[in-house]
Amino acid sequence: YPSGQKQVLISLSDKKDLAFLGNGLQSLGYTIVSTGGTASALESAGVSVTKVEKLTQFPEMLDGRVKTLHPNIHGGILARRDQKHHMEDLSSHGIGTFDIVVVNLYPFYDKVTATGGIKFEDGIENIDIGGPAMIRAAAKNHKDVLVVVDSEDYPELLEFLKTSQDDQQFRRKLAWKAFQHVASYDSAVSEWLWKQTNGEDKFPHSFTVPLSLKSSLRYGENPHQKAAFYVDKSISEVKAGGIATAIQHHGKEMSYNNYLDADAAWNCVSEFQSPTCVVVKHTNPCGVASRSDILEAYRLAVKADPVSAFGGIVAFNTEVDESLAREIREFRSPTDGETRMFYEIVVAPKYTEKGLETLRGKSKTLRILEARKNEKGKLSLRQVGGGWLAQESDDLTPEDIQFKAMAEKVADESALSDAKFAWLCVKHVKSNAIVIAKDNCMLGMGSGQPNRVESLRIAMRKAGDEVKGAALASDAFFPFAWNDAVEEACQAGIGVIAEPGGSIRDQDAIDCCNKYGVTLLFTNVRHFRH
Ligand code: 93A
Repeated sequence: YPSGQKQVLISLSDKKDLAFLGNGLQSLGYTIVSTGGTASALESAGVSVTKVEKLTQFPEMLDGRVKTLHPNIHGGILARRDQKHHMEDLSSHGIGTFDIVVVNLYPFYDKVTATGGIKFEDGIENIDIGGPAMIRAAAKNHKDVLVVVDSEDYPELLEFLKTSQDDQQFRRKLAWKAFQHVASYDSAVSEWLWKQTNGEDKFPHSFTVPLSLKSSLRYGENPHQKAAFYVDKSISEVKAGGIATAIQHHGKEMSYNNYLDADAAWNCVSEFQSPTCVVVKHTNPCGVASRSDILEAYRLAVKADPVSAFGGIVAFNTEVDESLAREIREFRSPTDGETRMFYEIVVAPKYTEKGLETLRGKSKTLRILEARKNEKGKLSLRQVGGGWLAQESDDLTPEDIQFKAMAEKVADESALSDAKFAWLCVKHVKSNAIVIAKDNCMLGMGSGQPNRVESLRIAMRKAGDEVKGAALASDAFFPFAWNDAVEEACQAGIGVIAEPGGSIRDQDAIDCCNKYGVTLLFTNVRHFRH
């Protein structure tokens, strides 16, 4: 073994940017040692490689289960350079040191969550053993071994190698990332194994949420609270949608509250099939409208509650083109007909180039986000003192629900459609939630009140005269009807009420609706949002 030789070990499943890395390292004078597939890929990129077998004097064994698990590899990674006897051990066995280890693991998560799933035996074969061993060894010995698990770090690695100055901070950062990579990998394996033994849908799940720091935030809900944003690494990049992966095209840095509000707006608007605009303020939708003309939908969504919409988040489920962007930029507050509306964020699945350009002109600060749909069926987590609550996400839509007529007046087609629209809106409003809607447009909402009557009154006040003949959705049943919410709604002229039913006083609600000739629909489903 030629002492003083700079050596790197590369073993990669994801071979992205491998040629760039290999060529860079070669030109810096590194000897590159690699496993089978990685070696072939490097050779075809014109990089010379030493095969691992040459160092181990062993062929890859057991269908590749044992390739790098050998003292000639692990000795070269783990030896302490500052311990004379370690170095003597190496030289007496003819083992050379590794200065850099570049490894990423079998794509376990992608394999087991691929559509159609994977056979149990194939899942097992995709559990990487040698890879994590090398990563952990190198990360432990990071003082002398650089460990790289992410192709995004290749350029910085090459830059680092070019400078003669050592930087233990950089080495520690890489080691931290390496242990994160292995930890999230092991969580994915354990979660999969749990599901194999307990069934996919059984609760409780055994789960770990491998989080990776995305950015520190200026502050939390308030300026005196420190805060940061973490992304869920258990979802593969391809599948991951939602606000965490949204692209920001323009505007001020996203704040803690911005993330919460943008998430609420995006989740709500993503549920609608036809072109829809949702305006959110403090995580509650305060304006929602669906129209074949998205410009019209936008105007109506703002008009539902222009006071609240000011400084809110505007979300679309359609592309934002130039004319829509201009409308967003120029639209004047319906309250005074003069002041231009101000928004914190616009979020949409797509923008035309002109659309983006026009929106950028609205203000320097307006945050413009391009988001992809959330993956369904995700676990939803909430923190309480000393623990976490886990539940399945609420994925039910009006299409999954029966709207059962309970009173004498049956719903005609438009009443049913209004009730369904209001129902989809109310699902996204904080409890106690009431939504009043008509013709695919929210007219008023009441949220977060500790009693349902108060939410109803707020929603009715916002709807004004338009309440007549409109649909009302309540996220949970009405505990009382007479001299209470149901009767007040009937007296105000509401046309149809949709609620889960299930109160011991359901009959009161039915009698009350019959007295006033109002349609009553029971959904049998509740949409609490605490
Ligand atoms: O089957 S393993 O658990 N046994 C090993 O000894 C081993 N050494 C490297 N998997 C092992 N690897 C993994 O092979 C690496 O983590 C990497 O993901 C992959 C690269 O293989 P190839 O270079 O043949 O494409």
